Amino acid sequence: MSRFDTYFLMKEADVIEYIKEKLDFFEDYSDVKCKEVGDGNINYVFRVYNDKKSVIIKQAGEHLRISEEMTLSTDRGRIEANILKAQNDLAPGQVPEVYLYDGTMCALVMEDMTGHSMMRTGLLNHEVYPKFAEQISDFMAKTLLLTTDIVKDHLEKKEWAKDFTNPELCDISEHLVFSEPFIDYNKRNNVNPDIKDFVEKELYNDKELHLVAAKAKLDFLTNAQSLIHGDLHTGSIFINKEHTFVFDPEFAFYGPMGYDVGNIIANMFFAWSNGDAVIEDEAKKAEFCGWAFECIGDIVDLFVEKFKKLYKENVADIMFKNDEFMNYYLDSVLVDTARVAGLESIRRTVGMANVLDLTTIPDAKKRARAEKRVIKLAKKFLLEADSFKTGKDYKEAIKEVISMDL
Ligand code: SR1
Ligand code: MG
Repeated sequence: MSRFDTYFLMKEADVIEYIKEKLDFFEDYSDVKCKEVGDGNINYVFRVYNDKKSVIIKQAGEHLRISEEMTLSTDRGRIEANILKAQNDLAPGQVPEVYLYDGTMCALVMEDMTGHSMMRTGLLNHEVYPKFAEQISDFMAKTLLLTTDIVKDHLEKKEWAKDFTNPELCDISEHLVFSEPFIDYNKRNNVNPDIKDFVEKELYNDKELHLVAAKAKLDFLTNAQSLIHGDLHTGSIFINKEHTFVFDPEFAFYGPMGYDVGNIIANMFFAWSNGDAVIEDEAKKAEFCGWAFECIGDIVDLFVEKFKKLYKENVADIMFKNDEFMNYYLDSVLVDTARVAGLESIRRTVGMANVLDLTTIPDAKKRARAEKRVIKLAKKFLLEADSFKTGKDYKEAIKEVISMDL
C-alpha cells in the first residue's frame, strides 16, 4: 500500500516523495528540492531537482487553475503522455521525453527542458530565436501530415482517432475560441474597457464574421484530419537560440491541421505587437519586430515547402499520390490556417484566456491600438481566408493593418 494509490493533489513535499517511490530518479535524496513552476491555466507543474539533474512532474487537478468553477476529466494526462510519445517518434527530440504516466495520480513525469525558456516569456523580454521558423515548421509538417489518412494506414489512423478522442478539452476550445468571442453568452469575455465600442461593432455586431466562425467551428468539430497539438501557442513551447521543444499537448485530438499552424501565426503577431508597443530603443525594436514579422512569413513558406516534400516522400495511396490532389489538399489546409489565425487572435484579445503580450502593454493608448490592430488583422484572416497562401500574403496583410489609423 502506498499513499499514492489514491488520487490527491500533491504539494511540493509530496512530489519529492512521489518521485522517490515511482521512479527513483535521484541516487541521493538528501539535497533534492521541488518547486511548483506552472503558470498555465489548467494544471500544476513541479520541477524536482538537485545540482546534478532534474525532472518535471505535471499533475492534473480536478478544478482548473484559471477558474475553480471549471472541472475537467483528469484523463487528459493520458492523452498528453500518449501524444508526446507519438510525436517523439515522428519528430525526434522536438518534444520532452515521457518517463512515466500514472493514471491514478494523473501525473506525467517527463524530461526537464533545461537550458530552454518558455517562449512567451522570452518574447516578452524581446529575445529573438533565429531557428524557430525552421524548427516549428519542421515539427508541424511531420507531426501533422504524417498522422493523416493521406499517409497513415487507415485502420491504424482510426484506432488513433479513437484513442485521442478528447471531448472535454475540445469543448473548452469550442466555447472559448469559436463562440464566446463573438457572442458573450457565458459572460466570460475579458474586454479592455478602452476598446469596448470597437469590439461591439467589429466582433459582436458583424454577422458575416459570425458565419465564417460558425463554418470554422463545424470544421473543428468534424474534420478528423490530423493528430493536432490543439493549443500550440508560445506558452506551449520551450526554446533557446539553437533548439525548440513543443510541450503541453493536452488539447490534442484528431482535428484540422490548420488549427496548429494558425495558432502559431497568431501568437507570433502578439509578440510583434508587444515589441512594437513596448520597445523604446529604435534599433532594438527594428531587430525584434523585424524578426517576428519575417518569422510569420517564413513559418508559412517553410511549412508549405516541408509539407510538399514530406507528401512526395510518404504518400503511398494510389489515389492520393497525385500532385493535383496534393495541391487541392494543401489549399484547404491553408484556408483553415488563415481562419484559425484569425480566431486565435480574436479570442486571446477579447475572450476568457488573454495573452500577456497584449495585457502587459503599460501605455493604455498603445495597448488599445495593438488590440485593435490584432482584431482588424484577424478579420482579414477570417473574411479573406482564401487569399492567404504564402508568407508574403500574411506580411502584406500585416503591413496594411499596421498602416491603419486606429
Ligand atoms: C479554461 S482553459 C483556457 C485556455 O488555456 C489553455 O491553454 C487553452 O488555450 C484554453 O483555451
Ligand atoms: Mg496549456
